[in-house]
Amino acid sequence: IKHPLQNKWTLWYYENDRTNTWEKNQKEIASFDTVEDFWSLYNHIKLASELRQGCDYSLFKAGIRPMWEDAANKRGGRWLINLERKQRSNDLDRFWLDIILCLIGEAFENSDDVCGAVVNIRGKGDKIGIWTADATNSEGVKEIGRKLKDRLHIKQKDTIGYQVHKDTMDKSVAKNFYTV
Ligand code: M7G
Repeated sequence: IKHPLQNKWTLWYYENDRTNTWEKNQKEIASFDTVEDFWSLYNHIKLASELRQGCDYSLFKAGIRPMWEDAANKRGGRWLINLERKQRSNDLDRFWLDIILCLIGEAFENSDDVCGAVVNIRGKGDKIGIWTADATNSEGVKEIGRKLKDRLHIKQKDTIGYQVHKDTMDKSVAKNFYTV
């Protein structure tokens, strides 16, 4: 018998195809709800650092689309980790795996608030976002941010910011709603 996860998760892949809309370029790859099925999927796909520029992976609870518009995301926001170019070879794959393990292992006290996580592979610098459902739940959001920094061994002085999706929608660089 396999080891069940508390939630079922879906992995999505985004490839930048200009003949299609952004939403159509989001493709569901697979869903899993056991530890064993997660590792067989993970071991079978490319590392984030091996994807082409412009691609994303997203891991969301099954039933939530990796989009601001989804009912589960529309009142939420994301903790954003901006990586420097040189971190693609050191930190990117480790951060992404550690974040996946935090998600599927329900590592946060406020794990119910977590919707999913996204990694963007970009020439200007890769990004990882952890999406939560309710930007106004300040204690829950901050607990997730602090735990994230701790689990990724991000230095105390290197702050990370939480941005509300509604602000990101209006301008690509949104102000920080919280920082930890
Ligand atoms: P990005 O891929 O998050 O970051 O957003 P980037 O600027 O570093 O590439 C790029 C563009 O993708 C946005 O300006 C939107 O046009 C589109 N986009 C991104 N997201 C996360 C969404 C979304 O959730 N919904 C919709 N409709 N478009 C999005």
